[in-house]
Amino acid sequence: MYPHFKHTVPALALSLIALSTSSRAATYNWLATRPAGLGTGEGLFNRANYATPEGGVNSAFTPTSADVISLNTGARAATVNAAGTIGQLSIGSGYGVTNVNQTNGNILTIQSGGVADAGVQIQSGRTGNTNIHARVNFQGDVTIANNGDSRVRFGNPGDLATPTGNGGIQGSGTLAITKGTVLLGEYLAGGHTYSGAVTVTGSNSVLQVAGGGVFNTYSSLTVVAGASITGGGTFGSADLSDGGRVSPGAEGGFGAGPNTLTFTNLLNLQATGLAVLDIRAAGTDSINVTAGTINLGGELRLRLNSDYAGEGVYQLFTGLTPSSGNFDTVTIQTDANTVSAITLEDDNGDGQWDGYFASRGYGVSFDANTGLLNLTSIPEPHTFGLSLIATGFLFLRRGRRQTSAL
Ligand SMILES: [Ca+2]
Ligand SMILES: [Ca+2]
Repeated sequence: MYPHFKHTVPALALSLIALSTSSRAATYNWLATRPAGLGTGEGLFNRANYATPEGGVNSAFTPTSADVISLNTGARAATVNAAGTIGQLSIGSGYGVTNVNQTNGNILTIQSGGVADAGVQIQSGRTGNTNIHARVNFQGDVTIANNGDSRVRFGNPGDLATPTGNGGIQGSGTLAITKGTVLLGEYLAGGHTYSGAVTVTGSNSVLQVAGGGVFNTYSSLTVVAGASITGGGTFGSADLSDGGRVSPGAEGGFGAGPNTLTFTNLLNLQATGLAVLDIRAAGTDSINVTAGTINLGGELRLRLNSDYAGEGVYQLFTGLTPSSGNFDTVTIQTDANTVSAITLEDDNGDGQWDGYFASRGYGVSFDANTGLLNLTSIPEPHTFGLSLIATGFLFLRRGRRQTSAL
């Protein structure tokens, strides 16, 4: 309507607008010691708890998406005792508390747009776990960057009988996990209901859903650039490429499971994706797709744990259909290192992969059509002829054992 207007706005006025916007943004630094007269008020939205108080003792305040709440000092637990919106929750190594607590179901909203960095930032050097017990509402394009050396969990777990845990994540927009381990808690009264698009990216980025936990309300879950999804819970769909991996439990020795990851919609393993399953004395990791389809592709990496000494038939995948396709590569290695990794062979492309894992003395057979792994102890086949006999023996055993071993 006034095309000339933009040319006539004085530059000074524009800079004043910019100045007023930036001067509004603030970092509120949690005080190590409770201020005199504050009583027991430890509220995240109580102004007097911060080093930059702008009002009276114990008065609630209303930060915006332009503001950072920084917990990096002291051993006073912060409690979300009122609903409110901030731009970033920053937790540093100087904060001697594990939990950000919640009262009366108050929700902490983290909204993008006003702070350049991550919406949730665990600072480098933090070694203790961080538990966000308050329910968190993500709005806009939010990033979680865990630069610490331990995981950050959302949701205070209940138990199977009484799923009354508080917290969890909700909201919409996009959610990017760019660093470290993010754990979603289990048996929550409100569940995790986040509905936006989720991306896990970066070689040390892990999204873990605890056993009994469910996270399947998002619009998409993309795992790329060496990042992984793990745990023992339930996801919706997942799309893995560019080294993105699915890894039930975790990988390696103690703490590696066995665990089952369930997908209620779709698991799409692209040609550059990776599935890592541990085979342990206590059982094997497995992947279960309950609805939709599972598309096989990329590498299936089997890790035969040093504690494994048996043999048998194991259901690694359930939910496969005739259209699920095949992996591009199937390898087996020990849990300790990759030196002895071998690649199984499927020269005729029928989804039946076979090989001999000499360093552990196992005949290995994996069927991508059924999801069954067959491990047969074959200590020392010295000659090719004996190897052929062993392979035949393996198939005989497989056919005989399938029913009883499952
Ligand atoms: Ca595992
Ligand atoms: Ca084959």
